[in-house]
Amino acid sequence: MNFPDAFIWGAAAASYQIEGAAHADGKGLSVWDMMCREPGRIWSGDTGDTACDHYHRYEEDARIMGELGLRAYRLSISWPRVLPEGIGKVNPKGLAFYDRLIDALLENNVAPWVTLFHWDYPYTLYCQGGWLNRDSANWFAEYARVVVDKLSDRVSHWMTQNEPQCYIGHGHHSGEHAPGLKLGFADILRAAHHSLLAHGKAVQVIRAHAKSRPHIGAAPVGIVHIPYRNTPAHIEVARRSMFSITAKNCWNNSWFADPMVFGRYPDDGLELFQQEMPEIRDGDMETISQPLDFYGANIYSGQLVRAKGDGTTETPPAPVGPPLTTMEWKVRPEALYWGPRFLHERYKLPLVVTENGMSNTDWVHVDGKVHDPQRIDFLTRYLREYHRAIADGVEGKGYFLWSLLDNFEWAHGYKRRFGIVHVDYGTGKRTLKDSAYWYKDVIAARGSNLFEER
Ligand code: IFM
Repeated sequence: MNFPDAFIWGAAAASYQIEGAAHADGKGLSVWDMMCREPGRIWSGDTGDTACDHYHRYEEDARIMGELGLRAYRLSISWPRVLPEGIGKVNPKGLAFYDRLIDALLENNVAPWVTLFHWDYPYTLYCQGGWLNRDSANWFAEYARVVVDKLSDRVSHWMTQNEPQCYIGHGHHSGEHAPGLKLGFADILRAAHHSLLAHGKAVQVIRAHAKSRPHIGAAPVGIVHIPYRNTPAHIEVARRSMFSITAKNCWNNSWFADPMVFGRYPDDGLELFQQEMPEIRDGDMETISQPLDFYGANIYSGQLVRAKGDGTTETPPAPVGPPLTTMEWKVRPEALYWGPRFLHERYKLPLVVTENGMSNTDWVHVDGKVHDPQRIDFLTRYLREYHRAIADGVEGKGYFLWSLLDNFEWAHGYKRRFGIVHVDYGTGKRTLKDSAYWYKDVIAARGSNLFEER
């Protein structure tokens, strides 16, 4: 059993989480630079100031990717590195970094998949209202144009934004992520609407100005609902509940994805949120729903649901002592079957798993290696399920392991390690973990070794 020949085996990371060089070469401040300065916000007072120093070590990192045989690397661009004030004057040194990085990837036969926004929002624009300001959509389009003009001769895969559910939800509602706001729900919906407009405008910019044929998607996140048993009744309630909106928060799949794909907000959300709905101007939904080439799905875990006798949904009681990652996320391999399947059925777009992986307590062992058997087991189980989804008809085009390197895990600082490459944050030394060698073999075998007895 193999994955398809053209399947994209990749790994992912994001600018603020790995680059460091937070104040180098004319970079402007992001909301994360500011949040990390606030005492008590980030575990142990960690910051992204140096992170993995990828800004200076990108050549080594690109070589590692080449050695692993990665076909693609999902990176994000730091908006304030390119435009220190978010709009206006371009920072040539910032743009030159991405230019060099793209070249280094291509020299190692790794295709760059670029995400325009993975949460490091320019602080100057935040001071002008950030996502609450409707102009944010135009600011984002201006930024997209600068990046596309510079990189699209060599980049053909684009994602507009990563996980709006998080940067709006955690960033503006619960306040645990930058910019650390705890706004009312009407403001949340306004910010979300502007972020959707920004997505649509960026797609327009990429289509209009890309120098090579673009493939465009976005990378939202959401909770995958897993049927308790493989019966039509349980499957149906899982499918329905995965896309239904039942609470005033951002943790759903459809509030963000339905507008992007169908050009309308889902009815149940409209009903639940009617008191808080933002202004929607003529043409907004058309702007938001630009044609997309793929649906990027970030999937780590899932939630079991089952049908009650009356056809409604309930969450079965949690088992005692479930397998957990160090993020305390439940290990649910079937999420990589049901997530792709339900998302593909609903949105009918080719699907790419744009993030999947696990955090662990990895360190360099006395033999100088990093042994991470849990991660290998986790990935084996998840990839088998993804393969099953593809065998059952899901157009699964690729898989990006989160993450290439251990990195800055937002409010958790460096406490959580997601990489297949260990990073010593004191020296910057990279050590390939057992999972990196394992992934190299999986890629070379096109996944066939995932099914061998272990
Ligand atoms: O590290 C994050 C990433 O930035 C967004 N998706 C989830 C990952 C793990 O928490």
